[in-house]
Amino acid sequence: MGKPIHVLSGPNLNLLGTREPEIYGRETLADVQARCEARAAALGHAIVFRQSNHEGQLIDWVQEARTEACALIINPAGYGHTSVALLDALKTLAIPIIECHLSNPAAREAFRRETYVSLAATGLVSGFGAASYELAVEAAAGLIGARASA
Ligand code: CA2
Repeated sequence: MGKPIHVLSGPNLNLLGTREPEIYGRETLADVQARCEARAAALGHAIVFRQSNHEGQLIDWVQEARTEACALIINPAGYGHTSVALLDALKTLAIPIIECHLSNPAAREAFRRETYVSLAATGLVSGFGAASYELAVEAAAGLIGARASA
């Protein structure tokens, strides 16, 4: 097995499943992790799954992905809409970056319609609840496979 796919989740997602189920669903982040691990294993990949409420920690993990990951999936949560520093870190990666959201931010408040992360992302999956993460794993695996056979 090659390098793992790194999956990062940003602030407040540790509370997933405890509030606003009409927007974010009832599954917990542990449920989302289990979905990602199962889907990745079926596709022959390992997962490193992490969450932090701290911008600097997320940036450290993005930097780690430069050498330790074959692809990065990131749900930046609120930092997607605010963090130029996170964008700067993402722009240093040479691996595929999949931006992932549970909800569809483009259909919500105006301040959610743009994310800095999109400027560095290879692609975006949003609006499918916990399944967005699984779809992002599939997309990442597809991009890695395409690179390997190029
Ligand atoms: O839809 C997404 O995945 C978001 O990244 C979630 C962020 C929001 O700021 C983005 O605009 C879209 C919010 C994460 C809040 O985390 C939760 C905490 C408790 C219960 C549910 C979600």
